Amino acid sequence: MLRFLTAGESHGPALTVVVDGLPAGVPVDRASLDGDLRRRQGGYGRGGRMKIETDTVEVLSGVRHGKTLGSPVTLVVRNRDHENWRDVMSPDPQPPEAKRRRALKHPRPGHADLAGAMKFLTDDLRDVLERASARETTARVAAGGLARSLLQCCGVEVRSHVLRIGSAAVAGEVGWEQLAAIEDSPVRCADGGAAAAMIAEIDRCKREGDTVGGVFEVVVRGLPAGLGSFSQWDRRLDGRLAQAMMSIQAIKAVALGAGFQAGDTPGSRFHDEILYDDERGLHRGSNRAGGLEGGVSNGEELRVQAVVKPIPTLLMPLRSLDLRSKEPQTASVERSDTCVVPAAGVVGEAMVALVLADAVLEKFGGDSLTELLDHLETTRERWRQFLARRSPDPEER
Ligand code: EPS
Repeated sequence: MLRFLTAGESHGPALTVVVDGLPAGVPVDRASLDGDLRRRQGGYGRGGRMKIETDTVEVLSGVRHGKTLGSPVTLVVRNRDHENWRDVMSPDPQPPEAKRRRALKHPRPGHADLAGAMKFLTDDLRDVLERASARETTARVAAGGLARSLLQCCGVEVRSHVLRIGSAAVAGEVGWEQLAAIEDSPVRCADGGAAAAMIAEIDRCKREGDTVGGVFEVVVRGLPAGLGSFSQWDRRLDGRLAQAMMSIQAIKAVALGAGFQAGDTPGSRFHDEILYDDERGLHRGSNRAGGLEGGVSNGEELRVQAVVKPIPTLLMPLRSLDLRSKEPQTASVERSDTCVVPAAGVVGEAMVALVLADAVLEKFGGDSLTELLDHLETTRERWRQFLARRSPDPEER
């Protein structure tokens, strides 16, 4: 239903995204899109590049007077740093010095460098890392802002927070309300004590020329039940969310709800009991499933966690080789970040929003937002009736 393609290199002129499949009438607030881009640029542990860039969105198509038209939306974010890379990144033939000036020959363990060099048969790693760079996530966050707007119209809110950076971690579950002021924390962590320990961990790694990873969680409120399907493997919402999260640069593991504990907890203490009382209606005793059962949303809060690896560009580099001579060399050192976990959470929000907007459109559909909301409201009314009905089981009568 909802498709998007990004294009652009890290030090090229711009990042671009084309988003296709949004209904007409979805509000587009550029200040809010820019706000998401700013959140992605922030977070304690970012490097010098973020002092150069001030990401803002230009809208080239698909939006008129603050609302989508139902046609493809094109968003562009310019790379300010491109000014310093004009010859290196020029699409036109250049004298050899331009290529040599920023050539990378010593692949970084953990980066796309070596795999990309073998894939594209190039010994200039610049050809690989320019697109493999997480700078590409700028375009995803811009697209995610459109998806977020559609979801907001449906009463669905998406937030994220950091659970761990290195050995510093939050103990226990973080509630929805605790996430309201998350941007006030430099590491986007809801627990002040853990946040201080995370900052100390980043400082230590920076001093040592090292990098550090961690875990973030995306939390979604107000999601209708019944999104996704167990009828086919590729329609399962859990699978679609996992793929979207794993596709974010530097993500090495994804869990839904308490998924990381599912392997060592007995069923009697893992599954979420189904309860009913007159005051709360149907509800669950816990939410370890993270809002998904059978690959379908069950109406509970959606919770997705992702593990971010430490950035592979190390100031104290690991052993590698020169791709041309095959002589041992330490890996190339580029300007980079010490920790991107807080920023990765913002990218996670965007990817989750895009997957959920697609699933909402799949179930409720319509060419305009009005039709979509009509269908959603009709279905919500049916659920209200279904859940309120207290008729005796016909088998037992
Ligand atoms: C990145 C390296 C750094 C990061 C960059 C991703 O860029 P540079 O090499 O220009 O210093 O800052 O991230 C971004 C530019 C961004 O917007 O997130 C890498 O190697 O992936």
